[in-house]
Amino acid sequence: MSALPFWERSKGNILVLFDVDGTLTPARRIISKEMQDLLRQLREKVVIGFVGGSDLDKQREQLGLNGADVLKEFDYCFPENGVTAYKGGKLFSSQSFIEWIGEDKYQQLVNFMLRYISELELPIKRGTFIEFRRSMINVSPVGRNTTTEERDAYEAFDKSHKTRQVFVQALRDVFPNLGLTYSIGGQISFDVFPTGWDKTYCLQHVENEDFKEIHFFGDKTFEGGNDWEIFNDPRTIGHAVKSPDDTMRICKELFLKD
Ligand code: M1P
Repeated sequence: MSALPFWERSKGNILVLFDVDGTLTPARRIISKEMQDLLRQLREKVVIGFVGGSDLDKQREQLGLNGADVLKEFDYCFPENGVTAYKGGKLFSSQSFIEWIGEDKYQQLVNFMLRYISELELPIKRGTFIEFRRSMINVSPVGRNTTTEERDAYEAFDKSHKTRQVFVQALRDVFPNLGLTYSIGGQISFDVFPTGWDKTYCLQHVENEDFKEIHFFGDKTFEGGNDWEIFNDPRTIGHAVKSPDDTMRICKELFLKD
């Protein structure tokens, strides 16, 4: 899909950034046709981008409805919180978690996590407990190879048993000096990345691009949620949404009325 240059859009000096899960799509599910159409309409007026914790492959699955190429559907794509960054479909910045932390410290951390998980008792366990990503690691006590029903069940279990919160606290206690942030953003896991590599990381890529306003839409804008920092950042105008329907309603109201 070819897009108008920014300056030919009626509000081309406004950037609208979206979280993915719970904001553009239901958690870990595929974008609706209605949302895809709305984003295409929006893009005729404003500049749009997404910023999500997952890597680009997962965002391609979620946002690439009917074979659409996400790199062409958005002006800015910020997988892994913008630690990997694309503009106009082209990669222009990328950092690496393993280079930042170093092999020795990484192994201390990961060995502790695997020991901890091996001693956890949960209603079910599946596989892929640690996912190594370019800009972070993602840790799931139940394992990432869960079905949709299993992930819903674990999420409900975790709400009352706080397994992720307790795990994160143990990591903070054992590794107080690694400079890491732990973020419980999704249903079955938490992300671990260098402090500062939260969603605000992507703002350095756009703050000098002369946007008059940078809007951010997210569903986890509460303290401890993975949208909290960018939602509260003075460089953005934050919108807390409850669902993709809520996102559509506010976008129509703010950007498509005139
Ligand atoms: O985008 C929110 C989170 O989505 C996934 O979390 P989960 O699998 O636990 O629902 C992960 O990709 C995570 O990294 C991401 O922050």
